[in-house]
Amino acid sequence: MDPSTIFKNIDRGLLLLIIAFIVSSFIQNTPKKGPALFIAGNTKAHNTDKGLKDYYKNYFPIGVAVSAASLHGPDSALIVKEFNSVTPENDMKMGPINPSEGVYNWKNADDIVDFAVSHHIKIRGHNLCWHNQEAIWMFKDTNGKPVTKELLLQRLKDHIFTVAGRYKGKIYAWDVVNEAVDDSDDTTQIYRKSNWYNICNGPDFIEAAFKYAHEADPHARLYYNDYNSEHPVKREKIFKLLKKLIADHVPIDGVGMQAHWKLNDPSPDELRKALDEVTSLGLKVQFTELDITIRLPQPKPATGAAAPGATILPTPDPGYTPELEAKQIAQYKMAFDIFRQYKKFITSVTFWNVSDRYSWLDQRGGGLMGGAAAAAKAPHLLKKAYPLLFDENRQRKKAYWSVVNF
Ligand code: 9MR
Repeated sequence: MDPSTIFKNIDRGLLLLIIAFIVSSFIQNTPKKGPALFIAGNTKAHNTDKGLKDYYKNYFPIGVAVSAASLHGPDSALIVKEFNSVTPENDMKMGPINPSEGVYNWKNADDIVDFAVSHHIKIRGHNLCWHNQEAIWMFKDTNGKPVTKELLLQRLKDHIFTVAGRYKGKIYAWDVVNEAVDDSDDTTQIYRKSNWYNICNGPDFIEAAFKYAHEADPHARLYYNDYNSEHPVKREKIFKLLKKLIADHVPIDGVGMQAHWKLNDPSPDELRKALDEVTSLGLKVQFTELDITIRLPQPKPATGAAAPGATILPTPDPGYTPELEAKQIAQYKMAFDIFRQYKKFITSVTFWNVSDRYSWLDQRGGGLMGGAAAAAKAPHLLKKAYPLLFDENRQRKKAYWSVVNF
C-alpha cells in the first residue's frame, strides 16, 4: 500500500471516531425525563411537561377565561395542562344567566363548574353586578316603568342569593361588582352613571351587592373588579371607593385589576403604584383579565377628510411583526417580574381567553371591536390583537418563555 492511501485511511478512521464521540456524549447529556425544547437565542432548555401553573406553584394560581364550548373542544387539553383556575368569560353574567324574572340558564355555567371541579381547577365567579350584559328586566316594573330602589335591590339580592348560593363551596372568589367607577377625567365624578346608580340615586347598590354575596356564601372571597386601574385618575377614584367600602365595614377581600394592557401601558411605575395603593388598605389583588394587545388605539378619521361616497380602504395590516413581538415579550416580562415581587398580595393572575386563535380584542375593518360576534364575515379585514401567551396554533409563544424564565 502506498503511504498516501495509508494516511487517507487513518484520516477517515479518525473522523469516524470523532463523530462517534460527539454523538455518544450528546446522548449521555440529554435529560432522560421529559421532552425538552430549545429556544433560539436562549441557552436554557425548557421542560415542556410543565404548565404555567407549575412554574408559578410557589406564587399564585394562573387562570384563564373560558366558555362552556371551549371545554369540550381542542382548547380543553391546553387549559388542563397550563392553568389551575378558570373564569367563565360570559356564562355567569346577569343577562346570560338570568334573562328574565325567575328564569335561569344554568347549563353553561354548570358545565364550567363541573369541568373545573373534576379537574381540581379553582373557579372565579364573574360577575354578580354589572352595567353591561345586564338582566334588563330588573330595571322595569310590569308596566314598563323604572322600578324603585327598594325593588331593584330586592331583585339584586334574589339574583345573588340564587347564583352565588348555587355554587357555594365551589366558586372560591367572586367579582361582586364590575366596573362601577366612572372613566372620565372629571375627578369629582367617581361613579359610573349606570342604571344601577341612577335608580339607586347613588352607589348604595355596591355595598348591598357585597353584603348579599357574603350572606349567600360566607366563605367566598369577594372582589371589586375594574379596568384601567393603573391610570392615575381612575386609580384615585377606585381608591376612594375602596376606602369608603372599608370605612363602612363592607365585606370586601380585594380588588380585581383587569389588566387589559398595551405594549407600553402600564409603565412599571404605574403598576407598582396601583399595587402599593390597594395593598396599603390591607386588600388582596387578583389580575383578573390579563391580555396585552399589539394594537394601538385607532386614530379617529379626520372629519370631512373623505369626499362624499369615497371608499375608505382599510389600513394595511403588518400583523404580528418581530418588532411588536419583542415589545410584547418585554411588557409581559415586566408584568410578571413585578407580580412575583408582590406575591404576598397577589392571589391569582388570569388571562382573558386561551390563545391568539380567538380573543375578544380581535378587530375587523380597522376599528370595530368585533370579537366573536364579528368573526364570521370578511376575514381579510380581521385585525387580530395577538394578546396572549399561546399562538393561533395553541403553541407557546416567546412571550410565554419570558414569563416562566426566572
Ligand atoms: O370577553 C367578553 C366578550 O365576549 C363579551 O362580548 C363582552 C361584553 O361586554 O365582555 C367581555 O368580557 C369583559 C368582562 O366581562 C369585563 N371586563 C371587560 C371584558 C372585555 O370587554
